[in-house]
Amino acid sequence: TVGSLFVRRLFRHLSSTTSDGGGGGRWCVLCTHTLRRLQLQTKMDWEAFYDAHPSPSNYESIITDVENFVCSHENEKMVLITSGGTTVPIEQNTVRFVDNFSLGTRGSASAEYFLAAGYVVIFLYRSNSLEPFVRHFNNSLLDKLEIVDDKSIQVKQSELETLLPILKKYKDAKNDDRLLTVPFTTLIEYMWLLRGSCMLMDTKYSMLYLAAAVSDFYIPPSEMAQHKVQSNDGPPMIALRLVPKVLYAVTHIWAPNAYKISFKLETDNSILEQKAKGALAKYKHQLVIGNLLQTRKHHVKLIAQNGVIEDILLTETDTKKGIEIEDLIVSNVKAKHDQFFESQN
Ligand code: PAZ
Repeated sequence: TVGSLFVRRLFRHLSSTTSDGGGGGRWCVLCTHTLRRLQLQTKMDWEAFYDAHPSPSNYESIITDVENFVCSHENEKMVLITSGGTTVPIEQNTVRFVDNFSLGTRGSASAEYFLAAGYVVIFLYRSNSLEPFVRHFNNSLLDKLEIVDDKSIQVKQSELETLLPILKKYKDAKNDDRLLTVPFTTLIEYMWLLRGSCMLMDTKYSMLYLAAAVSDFYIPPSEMAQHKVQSNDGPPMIALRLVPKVLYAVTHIWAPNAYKISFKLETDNSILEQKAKGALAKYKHQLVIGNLLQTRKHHVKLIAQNGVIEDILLTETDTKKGIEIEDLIVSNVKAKHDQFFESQN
């Protein structure tokens, strides 16, 4: 325990120092992370990305919270869920940014089912996107309450049946310290928090469930306008750069021992399987969950490293019964993680 705590602290230390060339980088020779990196021989494009984009100002304190949380749940099944979209600012003093469709439904619903399945959950989510438990009341909480008198309010009797079990599960998760929520907004914040969290979760107890819709394109801060882009300067010419694919680093360097699931969203059904298989061949992780934008709420495909493809379909009857597709996804991937876990003994 002390040894793994030491390695975690070292990982975290390195992740916060490598971008500025701080003295902590000298520890590299001792570190598994760095040894793995050196095996690759060349400087990879994600490293250039982290070198060029310093960590957010609150990174240290957030990642310390993650570290303390991970350490207090040693040897328990734990899942890192990423959820929601990332923003790509187009100005340094950001008025405008490029965003995407993701509301965080998949991630927030999955978090609830993982907690119910006995997992400890780190929920790395886009600020203001859906959160576990709270998602059931977004925009509708006030309608569920009534004023009793000038000094008190209460939940309407008609709402009690739905609200009580959700509130109870939420309180249990929080009181037992089984749910840590970590918000991000920009792509760069996401990239740093993903790396820091993955490094802290490099064990077979961990599952990485990467459901966030992460931008493939960004504008380096050095190439952004400092102030609000002015329309009277004419149409802006904005050159987007490719975001490096960090899944390779996740699978080979940051968390090779964890059970790793990536998600793949497409709009063209004819390329979904091929893209998922391509990712598995390239990154060598355990599972890709493929979905189409149009049907993602009732159909996903689980594509495994051994080539097996499973469809998970939510029927109309399921929907009427209040069953969510994330319930079916989580019980499926939990069984796969159990098998993986046993095979690592
Ligand atoms: O957040 P949401 O429930 O609206 O959507 C979920 C999703 C489609 C973003 C997720 O299932 C997914 O596929 N994420 C990966 C997207 C990608 O290909 O980068």
